[in-house]
Amino acid sequence: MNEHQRSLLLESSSHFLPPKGVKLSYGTAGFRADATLLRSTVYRAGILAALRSLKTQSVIGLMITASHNKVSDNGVKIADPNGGMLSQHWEPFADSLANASDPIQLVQLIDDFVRKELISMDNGYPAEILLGRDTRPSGESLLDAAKQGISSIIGAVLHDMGILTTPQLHWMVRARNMGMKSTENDYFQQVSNSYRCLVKLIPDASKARKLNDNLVVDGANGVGGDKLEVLKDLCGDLSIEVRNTSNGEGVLNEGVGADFVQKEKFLPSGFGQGDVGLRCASLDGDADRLVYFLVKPDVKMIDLVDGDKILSLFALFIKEQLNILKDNNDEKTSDPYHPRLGVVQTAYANGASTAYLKNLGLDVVFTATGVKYLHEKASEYDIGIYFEANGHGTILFSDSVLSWLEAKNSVLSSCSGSKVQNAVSRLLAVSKLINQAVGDALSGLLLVEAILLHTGWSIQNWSELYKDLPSRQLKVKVCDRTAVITANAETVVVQPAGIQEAINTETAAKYPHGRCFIRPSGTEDVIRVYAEAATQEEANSLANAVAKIADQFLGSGSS
Ligand code: 16G
Ligand code: MG
Repeated sequence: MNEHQRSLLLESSSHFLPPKGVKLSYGTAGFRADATLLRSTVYRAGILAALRSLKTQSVIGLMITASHNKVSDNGVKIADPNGGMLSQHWEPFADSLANASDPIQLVQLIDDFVRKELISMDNGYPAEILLGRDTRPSGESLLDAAKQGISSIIGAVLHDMGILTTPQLHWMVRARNMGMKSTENDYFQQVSNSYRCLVKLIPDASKARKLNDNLVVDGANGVGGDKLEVLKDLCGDLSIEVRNTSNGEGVLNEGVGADFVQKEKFLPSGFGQGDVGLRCASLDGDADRLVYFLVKPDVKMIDLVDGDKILSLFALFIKEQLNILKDNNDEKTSDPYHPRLGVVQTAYANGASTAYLKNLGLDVVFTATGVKYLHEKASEYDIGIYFEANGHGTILFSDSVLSWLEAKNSVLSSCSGSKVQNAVSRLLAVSKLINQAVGDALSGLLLVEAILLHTGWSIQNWSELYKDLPSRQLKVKVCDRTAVITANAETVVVQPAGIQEAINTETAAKYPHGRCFIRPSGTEDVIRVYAEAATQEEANSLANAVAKIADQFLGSGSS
């Protein structure tokens, strides 16, 4: 690092001293905390993004959001060149950067890291960063901090893309680095064109349309509803009513949104008896999660159609298209290529969904919680579908399967309208509709809508694919959650010794069909408990019993 760069960093960072006594960690999905604590962290994330851009010689994204957290929180995360999460290998550097106590220490850290990572700071490639933020009021001042961080690296160029959903920013970064069109309008065009293409390919679209009434969407009082208003108008004959946009009276994520609906199984604000029987969906605060639900006639409860059911719907559809290609292949050609279709879940996936997917003959694998793990695993397949029960997920298409489909497409173009040609076109349209960088509530919602039209299913038909096992989630506050180390995709506790045996004994003794695990949260200072059993009462009581075990072994942190 030359002297000019060093003094620029020293001067600029002196305006962003970290708050005293706060330790921040990059966590599962970037830094998150009360927004008033974050200016120095976001400034430093700006520096990190610029260094990452220099290292990869690619465009990097920086998103200011705290997703489904309360409106007074905020956060920041980095999108890597492929539009995915920041390489895990850089997370420890992110942590030390955020926690450096003064400008001298900060510059020393940067200097050491730049040397270790062999980052050339003047090789002619300027750092280039795309910036986005959600609708949080604190976003504007934090955006300014990010800009100052980026600008403290000589030559760095930044593009403020304005208020966006998190998946839009990830999409733009990926598109930019692939040399494709990458504005917000390009996103809307690509997604809406692919949706319309899928609808055109429905054998009897007008009949299907009649079966499907309006969709009502809860936008969590955030950015997702606002963007959906724009997108739906580009989708042609699609009837969506958007409630809880950011322009209304409601507070972001307060009693609304996908996280609330999925965890509480409760009606979001703005929905009521008038919505009984309608197909409803809910987005989270930055629109990277999607769940559907049905309002029940009696109380304020809902029938939840969660990420596992979205996954099942997608898996069925993709499998159907692949089967069409396979059948044709066996009869007429000797194409040696058989795409590997895989499904990725976490321990939170309802056991009934896993059984259903395995019954379909699908390859189902598990990873730890957090998009970075699921995404990585799904990318090992030709077509990898991943979803968390909370509604975050997407479908990844490998380069090889895309080339195969493109090649088939051009060979088949003479038999336009044939079954096989349509299946190829559908798969290609799905690959363009569904976000290849990260789970995206808006594109996921359009794919659900297209598949429901294709199958002619109501939300009731979809919901009845299988019946969820009753489940219960609890949080336990403990002294040190990092003392809990898990293995086997978080299904087994290996440390502290003895906890897993106690959980096993409790489960085996009283809950013959029970399943329970604990894991340290990556976003809150708690241990999470998940229990599943034959009845709701049993699931509740198993969760409570295991929460007690956790408390006994780990000590209460509520002193
Ligand atoms: C974050 C993760 C989500 C995960 C959740 C778990 C991303 C983009 N988001 O929201 O995938 O399900 O954390 O939270 O990775 P927890 O660790 O507090 O249970
Ligand atoms: Mg989110």
